[in-house]
Amino acid sequence: MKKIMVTGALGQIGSELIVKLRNEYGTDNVLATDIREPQTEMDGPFAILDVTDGDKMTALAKEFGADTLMHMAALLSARAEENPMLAWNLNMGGLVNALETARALNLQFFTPSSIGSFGPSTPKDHTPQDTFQRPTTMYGINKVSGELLCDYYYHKFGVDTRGVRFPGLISYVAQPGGGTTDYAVDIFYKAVEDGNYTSFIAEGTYMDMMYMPDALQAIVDLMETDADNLIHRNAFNVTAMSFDPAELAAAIRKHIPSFEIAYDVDPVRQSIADSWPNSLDCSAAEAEWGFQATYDMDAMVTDMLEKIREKVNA
Ligand code: AKB
Repeated sequence: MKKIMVTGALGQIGSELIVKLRNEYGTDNVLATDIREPQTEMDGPFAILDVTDGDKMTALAKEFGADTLMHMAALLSARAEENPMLAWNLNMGGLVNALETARALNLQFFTPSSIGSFGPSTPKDHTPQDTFQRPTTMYGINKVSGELLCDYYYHKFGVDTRGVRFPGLISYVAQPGGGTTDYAVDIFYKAVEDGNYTSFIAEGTYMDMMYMPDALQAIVDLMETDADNLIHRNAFNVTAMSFDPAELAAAIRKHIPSFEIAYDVDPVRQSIADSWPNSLDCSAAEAEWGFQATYDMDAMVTDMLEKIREKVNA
C-alpha cells in the first residue's frame, strides 16, 4: 500500500487528487499539505507546509513514512507573469525542495508540467512529444526547467520521477485561479448564473483541455506503470480535447439555448495563449502507459453544467 504526501493539496488539482488517492489507497495513507488551512474540516491527515521550506517538507514526509511525493504546489501562468520572481522562487524553489525530499527519502515522485512548457517556435498542431521548447513566459521557463530537473534527478540520483504536460484542466470542485485556460471553467459558472459570459480569450484561440477525472486517472495510471515501460518519464503530452471559446459556447448552448458569449480580450493572457499549441499529440503516453481520456467536449460540458447547477442551487 502506498503512503503518499501531496503538496498544494487545496489547489485546483490537489483538492480532487486527495479524494481520488484516498479512495484508491486509503484515507490515512494520504497526507495533504498546503500553505493555508482548509476551509472545511478535512477527512484524513493534513499539515501546513510552505513548499519553500525544504527542511519542513522532508521532516513531514519522514514523519508520515511517505513512499511517494506528489508535488502540486505552483503559481499558474497568468499570475506568474504578474510576479515573475515570486513564480521563480515558488515554482523552482518548491520543486527543488520536493526533489531533494524525494532523493533523501527514496520516494517515488510526481509533478505536473504543462502545455505552458511550449512556445511560439513549437509546432502548433499535433505538437509532438519531443520538439522545440522555447517558452516566452516565466511559467513556461519554470515548466521546462522542471522537466529537465526531474530528468536529471532520475539519471543522476535514480529518483523515480514521473510527470505529464497537462493542458487546461476543467473542474467544478475548486476554481483554478491565475491561469490562462481558466476561462474554460469561469464560463460554466456564468452560463448557469447569468446566461452569458465575456471571455478574456479571443475567438479562434484553440487550446488543449481535459476534464479533471481524466487528469486524476492519468496521474494514478502513470504512477502505477511498471518503470520499465517508460521512456519519457517526466513530461508526457496528454490531452482530451481542443476548442476555442466559440466552440465551447456552442456546446453550452445545446443545454442553455439562450447562452451568449462576448469578448473582452486580456492582452497578457491572450499573448500567453497565442504562444501555446492548438493541439497535442499524446501517442507517447498512449504507447508507454496506456493513457486514454474518457471525456470529450460534449460529455465534459454535460457533466460540468449538471454539477455546477447542483452547486449553485445548493
Ligand atoms: C494555466 O493556464 O496556467 C494552466 C496550465 C495550462 O498550465 N491551466
